[in-house]
Amino acid sequence: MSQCFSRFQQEASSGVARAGRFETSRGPVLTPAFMPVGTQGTVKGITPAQLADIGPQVILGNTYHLGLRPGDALVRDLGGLHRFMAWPGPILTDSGGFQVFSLSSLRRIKEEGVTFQSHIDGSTHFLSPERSLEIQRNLGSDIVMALDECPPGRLDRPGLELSMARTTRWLKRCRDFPLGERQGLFAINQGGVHLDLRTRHLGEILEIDAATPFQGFAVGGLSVGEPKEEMNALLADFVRLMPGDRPRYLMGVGTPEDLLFGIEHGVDLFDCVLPTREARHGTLLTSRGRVKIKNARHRDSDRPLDPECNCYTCRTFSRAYLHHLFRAGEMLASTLNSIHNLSYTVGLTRAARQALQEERFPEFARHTRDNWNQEEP
Ligand code: PRF
Ligand code: ZN
Repeated sequence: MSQCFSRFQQEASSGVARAGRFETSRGPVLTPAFMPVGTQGTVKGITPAQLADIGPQVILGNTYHLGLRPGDALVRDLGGLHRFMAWPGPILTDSGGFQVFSLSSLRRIKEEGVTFQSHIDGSTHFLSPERSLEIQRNLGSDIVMALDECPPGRLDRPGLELSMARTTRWLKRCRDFPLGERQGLFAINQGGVHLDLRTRHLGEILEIDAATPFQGFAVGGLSVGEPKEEMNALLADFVRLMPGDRPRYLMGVGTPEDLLFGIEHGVDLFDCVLPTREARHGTLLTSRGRVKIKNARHRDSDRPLDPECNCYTCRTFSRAYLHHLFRAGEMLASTLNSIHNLSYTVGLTRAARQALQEERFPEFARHTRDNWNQEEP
């Protein structure tokens, strides 16, 4: 298994922050990297050509959604997810654990797996570690996530401990499942914001890893309703304890501020719907902080959205035009806004990588934060 995957090679560092790379059969992944989310086999609002121009290292797909609709067997029969959505680069699929808990109704969790009702039509489905990996094998993603239980941020310690133990038992079953030769499996660490639980769970994961190594390690269960300071405190203590010879992936995070904080503390990979969702709602992420394009002050502005951004939107259009499209409810508003927000977010991780390689990461981080905190020009 995973003959095409290389271990993570660290290329540069600054404290625990690092730049590195690993190889998949669909090409190298250069880190730090933000991975745009393509839940339904599309990064919402943009075409693969527009996405390629933005240049993400990896994009995400979802087991939960694609397994329900159009169905993983259909995608397999049509040549796999890469061909189906015309994205030739690396794809990571999430296991469905998080989505079952956040989207579906009437969940019943047993040792064997989760029974749930589809958010689409209410039909009953079953997701087990084996079924999640079978779906991901049929989709043909490059990076496969183990099935975990993602508990709510407010769950108490005893509840978390039970949930973690189940995630560990499910991880063993995932480890035993035969994936495709080109696929690599990532394990997911849980344990809420408690350092001792996180560390204990990591120990259990590494025991399984000792027999057959995982290709990467993820931090799940954060950004699920807990206070931001608690998430950051946990990340500051925990990420550096994760093995350094494999990529570290912080799931479902986040804002530009979260990405910079994560990179500073040793995270290599991120994903989040935030850039595309905010784009559709007219909140644009820029080097000078957030711009609400609906605001009347942009009505007659001939300036580009972000003069420091080189994306198609910023190269081509004025704020006044983006303001007009948004106010008029035009589809193109979502497309142009998404192109920019993804360019900004992917570009932020790419710039951090370059700063690490050029040994000026602390200055880069300071400069980036200072600029966010300026008054919007
Ligand atoms: N588990 C999985 N996917 C996820 C999460 C998780 O805990 C999160 C939590 N932020 C986002 N996506 N499998
Ligand atoms: Zn732009």
